[in-house]
This record gives sequence, C-alpha cells and structure tokens, in this order.
Amino acid sequence: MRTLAIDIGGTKVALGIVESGTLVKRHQLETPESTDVIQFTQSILKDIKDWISDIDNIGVSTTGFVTKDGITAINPDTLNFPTPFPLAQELEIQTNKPVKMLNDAQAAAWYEYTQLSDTSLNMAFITVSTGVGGGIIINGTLHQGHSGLAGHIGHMSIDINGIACGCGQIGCVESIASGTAIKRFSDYLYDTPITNLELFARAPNDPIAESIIVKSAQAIATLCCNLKAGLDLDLIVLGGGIGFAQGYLNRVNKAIQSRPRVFQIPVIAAKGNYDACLLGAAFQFKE
Ligand code: BMX
Ligand code: ZN
Repeated sequence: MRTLAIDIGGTKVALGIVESGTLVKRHQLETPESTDVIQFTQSILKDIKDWISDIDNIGVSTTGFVTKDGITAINPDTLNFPTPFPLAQELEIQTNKPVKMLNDAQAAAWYEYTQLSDTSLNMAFITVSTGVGGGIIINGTLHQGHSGLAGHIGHMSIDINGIACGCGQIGCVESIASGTAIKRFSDYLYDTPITNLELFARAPNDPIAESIIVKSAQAIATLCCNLKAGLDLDLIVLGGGIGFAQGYLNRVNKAIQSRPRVFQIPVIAAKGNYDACLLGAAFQFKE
C-alpha cells in the first residue's frame, strides 16, 4: 500500500509517500495563504501531481479540531482558515482517492504508539511547536471522545491568573509553553527581537533566555504530571520544533523530577522525530 501523507501546519505543509511504514519521498512548502478550499488544495498538490497516479489513498494530519465537516481552529491565532474547512472532501474531489483526516497530534500519537515495544502502555504524545497539541492512547486505542476534541491538552488551563489564550480561556499550557508564547515572551524581554532558534543558542550563557525556556518546560512538566494524575498514563512522547530543540526534553524531565513521585512520568523523544505528524497521517490506514 502506498499512502500520500499530508501534514498541515500553521507555517508549513509537509507531503510524503509512505510505503510499508517508511517515508520514501518527502516534499515541503509554506502553508498557502489562500483561504479558499479549492485553491488551497490545488496549491498543496501542485508540486506532487505526478505522485497521485501511484498512490492508493491519502492520509491527512492537520492542526485544528477535525470533525466530519472539516478543520476548525481551537486557537484561531495559529490558523488562518475560515472554519470548518472541508479539506478532506476537496482532496477526494481533486484526486479521486479515499481520504482520511485526523488532528496532527492525535495522528502522531497513533504513529508513536505503533513504534513502542510494549504496546500495553497507556501514553500521550505532546507536540510543542506553533501551538501545544496532544493525542492520547489508552488500552491500545486512540482516545478521541465523541466530538473528536480529546487530546487538545494544550488548552488545559494551568494558571487562573495567567494570560489570555487565543482559544478564549486564561492561562492555557499553550499560552505559556508554545513556540508562539516563547517568541512573545522573548520579544517583550529583548529590545532587539531574536528568533526562537537564537534564543535556544543563547540559553547556556544568558539567564533571560534560559528563564523563558524553563518557563515553557515547567508548563509542559505540569501538563505531564496532570496527565499522570488524571489518566495514570505510563509514558509521554514529546515532539515538535520546540520539543526537539537543544536541551528542551532534559529541562522537562528535570522539572518533573522535582514533583511528588506519584505524579512523575517518563518523557521520551518522538521516534518519528520532526515527521511524527506526517508519518501519523499515513498510519491512519494501519489499524
Ligand atoms: C493548537 C490547535 C491544535 C493543534 C495544536 C498544535 C488550532 C489551529 N490548533 O492547540 O489542534 O494540534 O495547536 O498545532 O487550533 P501545531 O500547528 O503547533 O502543530
Ligand atoms: Zn487555550
């Protein structure tokens, strides 16, 4: 089986061919600006038109809340679509192939679960990137809930006196820990704006940079301990551009080690690396 995998993010779209569980081709482009679903779909397919005749199906993982009507932003600050955005329906029309679509972090959670040697583990995948997303696997099943919202753990509020999140709540994990939040704190504290990449590079010699990153890692640690308390998970798998940044995972684990033992939980790096969501898009077809 050859699956065209498509991962839609707020800033980039990744496409790949997955064959027997392996990514054999990969292409990336900036997320098209068009808010028209027909034009948007044409734009993401334009460079890989010659792949379509060779594939059996299409798996999409996307930022946002996925329902049968399409993609809806939980945090509209991170996504520009009019919602619900019927991307799966339009892909079917333009390619004539069967399409399945899942939230990006839910898809990655399923992929990461399939890579575990011990499949009896209950786990969550957390991506720390533009936003903070998640997917939860319990008893070998992706837990989506009746509406499909399950896993939107970036929108668990952990600070009732915190700042407003784009979702409308106060003090969400995403408003403290995401790449967007890190950039906002750093723009506030430095006179000359720097990228998040530069911030991580400065951290070993710059207490301000270190404090911004630690604040994010502390929020993710709190989220992990909350998941342990609420669901008694066995493992957290971490991914995303921030999740994979130099020393970030260590900072999260260090923060968890300072919490009461009963709430501690191991956190490991995603096996799918930066492509966990893309691989997850294809693994929807692997039951
Ligand atoms: C947001 C939300 C989630 C998504 C998460 C990570 C939107 C548009 N997205 O919490 O659905 O899983 O961000 O998304 O509301 P990413 O783009 O950072 O990977
Ligand atoms: Zn929120």
